[in-house]
Formats: sequence, C-alpha cells, structure tokens
Amino acid sequence: MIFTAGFTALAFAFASAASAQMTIQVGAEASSQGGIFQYTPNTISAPNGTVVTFQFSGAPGNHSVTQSSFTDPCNPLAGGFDSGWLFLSAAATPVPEWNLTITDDTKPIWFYCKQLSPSPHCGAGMVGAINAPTTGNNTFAAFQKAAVAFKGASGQGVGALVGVGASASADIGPIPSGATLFGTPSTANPTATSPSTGSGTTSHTSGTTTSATTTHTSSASSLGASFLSMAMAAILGITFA
Ligand SMILES: [Cu+2]
Repeated sequence: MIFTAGFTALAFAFASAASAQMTIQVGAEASSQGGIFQYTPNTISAPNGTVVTFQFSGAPGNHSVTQSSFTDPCNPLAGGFDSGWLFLSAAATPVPEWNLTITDDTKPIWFYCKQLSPSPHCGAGMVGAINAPTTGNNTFAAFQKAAVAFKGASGQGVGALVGVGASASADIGPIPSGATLFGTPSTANPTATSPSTGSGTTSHTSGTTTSATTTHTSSASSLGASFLSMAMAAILGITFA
C-alpha cells in the first residue's frame, strides 16, 4: 500500500514536471459509443518517460492490458508486459489503475485484452497501440483489423511487469470493493488471487460508501456468496464481459 501510494506520488510528480502522463480507459459501458470492448483512446503517441495510466473504469467488466505484436495481435508477446485481469462487478471507486512507463519510443507498442468471455475481447477489437505509425502498413487501424480477423481463443499466457519498450513497477491498484485482481505477473498464476483469499473479498465487507458495497453488505453472507461464485465464474471464464 505504501509502495502503491509512493508510485502514485511519483506519477503525479512526473505529471507536474511535464506533460508526461497520459490516461487510457480500459473497458467501457454497454451504452458507450463503441461498446464495452475498447480502450479509450486506443492509440496514443507517448515519448520516453511518459507514464501511461490505464484506468479500469469499464463496469461491469473483466479486462487486461497485455502486450502483443503487430503480426500476432491476440497472443502475448514473449517478454511482454501484462496487467493481469481486473474484474469489476459494478462501478467502484477509487478506480483501479495500472501505470506503465514508456522506455523505448522508437518502436510501436501493441497490446490487447485477453479476456475470452462472453467472447474474445481481442476479436471484438479490444486492442491498443502506443507510438504506432500513422502511415504505411503497420498503422493502428491495420492492427485492429488483424485482431478482429483473428480466429480462435486469444492467448492466455501471463506476461511480466516489465515488457518490451514499456514497464510497470506494481500491479493494478488500488482494488476497491467490488473489484478483484487476479492472474497478475507477480502471482504468475491465474487463480492465485482468488476472491476467497484476495483483497476483493476483504474490502468487500469493509463498509465504504460505494454503491457496490451498500448492495453487498445489506445481506452479507448470501450476497457475499453470490459475489464469490460470480467472481470465480469470471476467473474460469464462464461468465461476464
Ligand atoms: Cu476486455
């Protein structure tokens, strides 16, 4: 927690010193233009040192930010970065964030969402790019077109915090009530941070003023159990966007 706060302060310092901070929203609402399965914006230009803050605000949702390549948009890049999955049962505050610092702006950085449920998000066009060429063959538009054309399940491999051309120094955080983080690089195990042991369940009953908590604490045990099964189902890829 102290580390997360420190990192946030560091990101803030960067933002104050120069315009070296950019924000990308991960996922959206069903009613949003473009639907649930998108990063907003989905392509940015970011010089070295820029902290790209991915805000997991799309709710309900279950998304990742996973590095891939232009030629294989829906599979993890060897040595690539990965945020792990962040599951949101409903809109929650504070919004979970993942800070990625650009370390090599000479090459494009491509990424996708590896969630498969209810259908592969990558194939729905949930991909993004940093420093993609704006002309020629390897544009973001061409990358997204290739993702939509991708057949089969997108790659589920867990990457690392440090990727190719960009790196993070911490997992997604904070994890508010109603949210569950799992399959992170630090756990390297898609089920290591399950709701039964993870912060999702702990903060779930901690009693803040978010709407998600209000709903769930009204009948703690039964709703808690249903949340648990929903979250577990999400982990198994059975349900949820
Ligand atoms: Cu997604």
